[in-house]
Amino acid sequence: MRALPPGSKLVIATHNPGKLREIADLLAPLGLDCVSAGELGLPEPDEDAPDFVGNARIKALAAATASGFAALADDSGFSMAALAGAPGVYSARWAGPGKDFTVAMERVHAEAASAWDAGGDRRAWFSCALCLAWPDGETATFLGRVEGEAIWPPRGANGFGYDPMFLPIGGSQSYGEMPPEEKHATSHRARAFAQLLARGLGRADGDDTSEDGAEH
Ligand code: ITT
Repeated sequence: MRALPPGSKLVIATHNPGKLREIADLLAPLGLDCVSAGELGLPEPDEDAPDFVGNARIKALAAATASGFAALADDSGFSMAALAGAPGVYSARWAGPGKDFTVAMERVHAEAASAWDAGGDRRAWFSCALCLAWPDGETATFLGRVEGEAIWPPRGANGFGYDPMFLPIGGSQSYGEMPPEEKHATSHRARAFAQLLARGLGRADGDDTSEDGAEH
């Protein structure tokens, strides 16, 4: 993967303030010169790919091409086993035009009603695809996933999106209750980031050391 040494300009290709906060925290140690797609006034492209990797590539390439700088995009979502993986890539859309995640969580609860009964299948997971793109069209993508269970009612006001209804395996606090630094150490986003960092983001030599991820 091409090097992106300290001081390099990197566009964080998201318009979601919750994600932006988490990505900025995860990138902070690298000393990059980060600017968000919102600050640059970049438009939001149509996310019409069928999977997280495809949508992350669409967003990263759109931002890199429009800005002329390397860009990092995140496509992510919440999935429930009882809903065959939904809302998945439609996680943002389930919140409606008002981007109200109380509405989205209530819809998950209503559609998975049988899972909330004793013995129902409450397995849930978060997925995150990160795509780093350069203005000439080169991309590298990385996937992270964290398993847990969906809880009802939602708990906690930390994080964003579906965090209050997700309890990671082995944990006692939902992502909405957990201190941000704990989520950032273990989440789907943190796992995708670990692969990205292992592939040399922020290092001068860009040495490839991980077998995960994909480059095009
Ligand atoms: P951008 O495309 O501008 O990045 P978005 O919110 O539209 O913003 P996505 O299409 O990737 O992004 O939607 C993913 C949704 O999944 C997001 O809006 C959240 O509600 C949810 N989600 C993703 N990661 C999450 C996390 O760590 N905690 C809670 N919810 C999360």
